[in-house]
Amino acid sequence: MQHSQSLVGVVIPSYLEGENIQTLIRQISEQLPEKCRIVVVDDSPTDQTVKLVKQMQLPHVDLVHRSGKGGRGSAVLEGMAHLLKAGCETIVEMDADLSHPPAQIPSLIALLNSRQSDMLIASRYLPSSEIRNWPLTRRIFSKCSNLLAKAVLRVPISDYTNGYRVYSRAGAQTAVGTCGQLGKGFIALSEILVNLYFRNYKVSETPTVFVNRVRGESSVTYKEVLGALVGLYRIFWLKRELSKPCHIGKLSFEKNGNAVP
Ligand SMILES: Nc1nc2c(ncn2[C@@H]2O[C@H](COP(=O)(O)OP(=O)(O)OP(=O)(O)O)[C@@H](O)[C@H]2O)c(=O)[nH]1
Ligand SMILES: [Mg+2]
Repeated sequence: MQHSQSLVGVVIPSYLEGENIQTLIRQISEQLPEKCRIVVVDDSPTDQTVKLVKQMQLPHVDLVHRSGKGGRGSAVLEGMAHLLKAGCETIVEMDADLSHPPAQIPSLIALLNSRQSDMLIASRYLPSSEIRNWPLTRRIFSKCSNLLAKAVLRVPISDYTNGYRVYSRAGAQTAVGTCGQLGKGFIALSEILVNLYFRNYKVSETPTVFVNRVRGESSVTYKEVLGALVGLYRIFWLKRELSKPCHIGKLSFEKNGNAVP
């Protein structure tokens, strides 16, 4: 049960986001002034982002600097594990490029709790959602990826690929304990969704405004796009396994991520 003093964690995967990271941390901290822990999981080849975060000298902000582009999904799962160890009851996942408005964090958390959900997705594809400044090609690609994922995985959610989400502690524990097996990149978003939904966790969504990045370069490679397609095929088999009547259902996890019978 969420209470006003419980710790909220925010995980930010970042790759060359020096132009955005300080603004984002400031905006999140304004939204969650009481009790929050932020972890930036940075895979940049330079230490610019790390230096900028350290420069802020904020005791509630942690840094994990990894070597090599380990993928968005793996960064988020590592950050979530860190926040669970720190005792967070609610975990927010969001991009570093200011596409996900921090002003929505408090209402996302309130909605997660009032609906008693384990994962709440901020969706770009509900009737009152908005996508600002995306070129047409990008809109088409994203829409088609989502339609394909929905046709294959059949979870009744409109946005499988937006990385703006809020998790209950149980939802985050299950994501950390079961996901990251099928690919290191963006595919983890669908892997987490399928694992939670077919293990009978409550998953829901609400409209959001998505704003195309203004600063910094896209780091998404063709290899990662291809990896997501292969990953979708793998998740299809995971979904089939989890949909069987005898599947294991909800799991509990200890702090170290081990499943408890
Ligand atoms: N730690 C880590 N973060 C990553 C990696 N790849 C992407 N990210 C971060 O994940 C988030 C989403 O990546 P984006 O590059 O914004 O992907 P996108 O939103 O599909 O594309 P653009 O906004 O057009 O660049 C951003 O915060 C990135 O910095 C990675 O390999 N490791
Ligand atoms: Mg982006």
